[in-house]
Formats: sequence, C-alpha cells, structure tokens
Amino acid sequence: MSRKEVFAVAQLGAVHLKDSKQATVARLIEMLREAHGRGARWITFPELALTTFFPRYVYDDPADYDPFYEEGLPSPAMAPLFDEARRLGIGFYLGYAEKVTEAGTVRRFNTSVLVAPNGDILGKYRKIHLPGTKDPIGDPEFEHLEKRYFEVGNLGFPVFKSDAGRIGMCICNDRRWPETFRVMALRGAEIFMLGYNTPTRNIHHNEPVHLREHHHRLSLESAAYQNGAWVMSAAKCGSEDGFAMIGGSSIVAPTGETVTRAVSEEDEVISFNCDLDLGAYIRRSVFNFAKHRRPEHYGPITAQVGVEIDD
Ligand code: ING
Repeated sequence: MSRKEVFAVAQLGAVHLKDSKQATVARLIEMLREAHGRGARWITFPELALTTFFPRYVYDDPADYDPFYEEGLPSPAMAPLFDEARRLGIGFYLGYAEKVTEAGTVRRFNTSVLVAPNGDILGKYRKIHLPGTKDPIGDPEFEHLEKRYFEVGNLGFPVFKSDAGRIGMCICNDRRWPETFRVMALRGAEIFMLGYNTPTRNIHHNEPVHLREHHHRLSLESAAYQNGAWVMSAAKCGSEDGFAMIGGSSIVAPTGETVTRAVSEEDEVISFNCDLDLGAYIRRSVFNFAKHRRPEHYGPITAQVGVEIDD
C-alpha cells in the first residue's frame, strides 16, 4: 500500500518595494486556498516570501532594512496565513527574514519555518550557504548582499517528523551544495522543501541566461535521485522593480524526474499526488547508504573548507 499525498508549491510573482506585507500575504493565502481545492495537505512557499528580495540593495542603517524582517513566530504579518492554513488543515514551508534577540544580542537570519497541518510549528531552518558579498561590489545590477544582512544559520540541517514522513528544509543557494541534502538524507529525510530567489543575471559572472534555469533544475534532480527523496521548490520570480528572477518552481520525484513545474513567472500553484514510497527502492538499492557509503575516504569533505593541493 503506497503512501500517497498531494503536495503543492506556491510560486510567487514579483513583490515590489512598494508592496505591503499584508498584500503579499493575501496573495499567499489565495494560493493556499487553491492548493486546498486540489486536495493538497502541504504547500511550499518561497524564500523571503513576504517582501521584495531586499539583499539586492545597499543599506547601512538597520532602521532602513529592519522593516523587511519578522519578529515573533508567527509575526503579525504572518498571522493571517497561519490562521488560514490551520483552518484549512494544510501544513506549509514559509521563507522569511528573521530578526531575533538571543542572549541580549540582535541576530538576523534568512529563515524558513515548517508548520504542520494542525498548526503546530515543527521547527525552523536558518540558511547556511549565504551567496554574494558582505560589502557592495559597486554595481547596482549585481549587488547580492546576503552576507551583509544575514548571519550563517546556526541550526544545522534538521529533519522534522510529520504525518507525511520526514521533511528536511533548505533555502535557495543551499540547493547548489550536495552536502545540504546528503546530511538531511542521512537523518532520514524523504521530502525536501525549499524556496528560492534566483536573479536571471548571475551575481558572480556573466553566464548565458539559459544556464540559470539549467543549474537550478540540475541541482534539484541530482539531489532528489542521489538521496531518494521528493523535492519541492518554490520560486519568488518575475521582475521586481526591474530586477528579473527565474521561475521554474517544481516538484521532483525521487527518480530524479521533474514531474511538474510552473510555466509562468507569476503567482502559480503547482501540485502532484506524490507516492511517498517511490524513493524506498532507491534508498534500498543504488543509494543504500549503510551498504555502499565509505566515509573513511570522505575526510576532505568536512576537514577542509577550500581546495588544498598537497603535491
Ligand atoms: N540566490 C541565488 C541562488 O543561489 C546565486 C544566488 C545565483 C548564486 C547564481 C550563484 C549563482 O540561486 C539566492 N538567494 O541564494
């Protein structure tokens, strides 16, 4: 008897600087309701889903960028979404900018929260792989200042038990690093949920635009297959105040096949009736970690940060 469960992904179109959090949350709620209409019991929202992708701008004074953050869980802006999800009995992943005071210190993270269909908060993840720079590079087309506005996550890569199986979370750039998914798979994750904001123009170098989508898809399909897990990915996309970001929200099966994806760069719900046992044969055979992994030869992966040439 296979465990079938409808999962949805809510792709969010452009959120502009002038858009209020209330208006954006209303858009998320609309998509939540559409997902409910399709029989979904879980939905994945994007990274930093309540505001425009503000790390593209240079701010010096915290008073200028603090409005982009949320305090408290749920924060006042999030509360209507939490309430409606609980009313409809839908669990969700939500990405947001987290501001928290820990031991008297104000800390800021690029965070995602996982909430169960009954409204219980299952846990949080704080983004570990922060791309871009801390200081401006001086080109307004290419600023990507996540290292300026967020600390590296301090919660590791946790996996959460849910009534739909074990769920792991990550955020955007994390998906480019295979270590992200392997750690969660070693903790039993069967489903990965992630949101992303990926500029069409590469922040590192001027590569052909079609590669943005290719690398996004490649990263997810590899992660799904190599860990025998379902991958739900939700874009915030479109042109935010003239800054374009890729769409391509998707659901990827443990076989590594993208089974459905968004076709627009607007608000769009995609969904799929996922067989949660589909990955079992992969985890029992080709990627049977206990049978085939040889950690005694993997030392450099945790012992080193960068390349070390020893010849
Ligand atoms: N965005 C981009 C991402 O990793 C990026 C940043 C783009 C890094 C292209 C490297 C290449 O998809 C976020 N928010 O991480």
